[in-house]
Amino acid sequence: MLTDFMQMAIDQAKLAGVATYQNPQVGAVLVKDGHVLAQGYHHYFGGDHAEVDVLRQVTPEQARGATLFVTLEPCSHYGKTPPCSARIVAAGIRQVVIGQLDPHPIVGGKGRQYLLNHGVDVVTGCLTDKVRALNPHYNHFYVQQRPWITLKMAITLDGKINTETPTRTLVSNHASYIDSQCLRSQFQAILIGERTLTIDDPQLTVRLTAMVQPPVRLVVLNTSTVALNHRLVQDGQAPTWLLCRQAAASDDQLRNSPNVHVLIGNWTPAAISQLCVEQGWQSLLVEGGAHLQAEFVAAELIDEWVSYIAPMMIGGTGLPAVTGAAVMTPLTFEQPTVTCLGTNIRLRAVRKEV
Ligand code: AOF
Ligand code: ZN
Repeated sequence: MLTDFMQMAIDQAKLAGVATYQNPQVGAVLVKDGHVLAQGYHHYFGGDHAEVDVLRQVTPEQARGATLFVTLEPCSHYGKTPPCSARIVAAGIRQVVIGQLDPHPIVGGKGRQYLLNHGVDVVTGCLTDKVRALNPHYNHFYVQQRPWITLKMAITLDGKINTETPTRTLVSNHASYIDSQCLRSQFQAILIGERTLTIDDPQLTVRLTAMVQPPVRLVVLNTSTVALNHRLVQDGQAPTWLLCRQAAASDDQLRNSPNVHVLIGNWTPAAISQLCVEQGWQSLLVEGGAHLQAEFVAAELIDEWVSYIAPMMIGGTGLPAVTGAAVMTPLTFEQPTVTCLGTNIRLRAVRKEV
């Protein structure tokens, strides 16, 4: 069955985890006379593509006349590696079964066309929903031309993130911490606001796994002065972009710190999203605080919601998770998943398509 082999290719693709970074996770399976000759995948950013990974496991004789199952349309360009479609034709592959076409404009149907022009039998679309789910951020970025935006918060049962005191209150448990580290690792940019920076002094790093390309850290500030003594401008652990509303004397000093960028502008959610497009950051995790979350809700720039809910209550004067700007018509979410993390609950849902 075509779907069985495509499922194997999907399973292969997943083996790479986040190592493919801005490239998609891609898997491939080579089949001849109903037998699997080789399975492979794109291991890491800049490495061989999945098609090349399978073809190098077989002899030229084995490859000739075989069928290649690949989750993503084979590429047609010279990037960090040569085009896979030409390699497939040169290997004498008879048929290619493609899970989904590549939404990246550099390929966008050209790989499939190249194969057809060279007499390869091409089947397009196989387990497409499952294949697309391998790379939700990548697909969203190139189809919608903006990053996938997730709002994340750790809240109490009554929707608070802190007591009145201007110090950090630990709301969620260790299991939530580990889960949120894993969530972070799947994003290319993380965003916080000024109050979160000053109250929490967060590092915004992924500490549970070593990452070759850690998410960039973005902070929206009034001026860069408040950032001076904070960990994310001092630790050099990942690039830090200070998105300031006004210029200040501290800007030049901070620009001299390794890995720190200072940009002055009117940093609305739309402007931040556009910065992500320009920098090629396909996904943005908004970690707070309350005003920043509200701005993204009001701008309707939100694709997913993740709450870690702790069995605590703070009451009326506690800080709410979202406050400030609002929409007239509520935004709705679908496909909820509820996960118990010890005494905490993770609620995750995606924005309902309008
Ligand atoms: C991958 N792995 O298995 C396939 C990809 O810079 P390059 O040369 O690695 O090219 C990256 C692009 O190639 C990527 O954005 C996607 O459009 C296409 N196909 N990429 O990284 C693969 N098949
Ligand atoms: Zn390729």
